[in-house]
Amino acid sequence: MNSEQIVRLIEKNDSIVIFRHVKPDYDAIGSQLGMAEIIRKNWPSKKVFCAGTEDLPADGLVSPMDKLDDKQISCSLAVILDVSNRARVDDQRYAMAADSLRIDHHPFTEKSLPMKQSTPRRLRPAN
Ligand SMILES: [Mn+2]
Repeated sequence: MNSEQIVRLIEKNDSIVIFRHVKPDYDAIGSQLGMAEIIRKNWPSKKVFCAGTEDLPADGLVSPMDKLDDKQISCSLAVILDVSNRARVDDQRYAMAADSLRIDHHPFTEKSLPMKQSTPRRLRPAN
């Protein structure tokens, strides 16, 4: 998936929920909040939410994530960041989303992952 395909998916969906991995570190949180801001600035009419539990770093620098009901997720694009396998997505309801894409810098670990995938080419495993 290239950047134009990512933009097309964002443009196609009025609601976007951004997910990241459990026990988030700052590359997960930074990419999540940064992506939310990029979408809000470029598509101000879209609803943008950040999903995840309250298991945030104890330094208090990060505000709580958005509260989301199943209905909202099911009519949204799930943007999944910094996660290489399904089990580590913080909030498994990502699977309910109408559409999904994943942007990650980790090696791709699950071929059956039902997400469109965007991994920098240099990190893709050789087939
Ligand atoms: Mn991370």
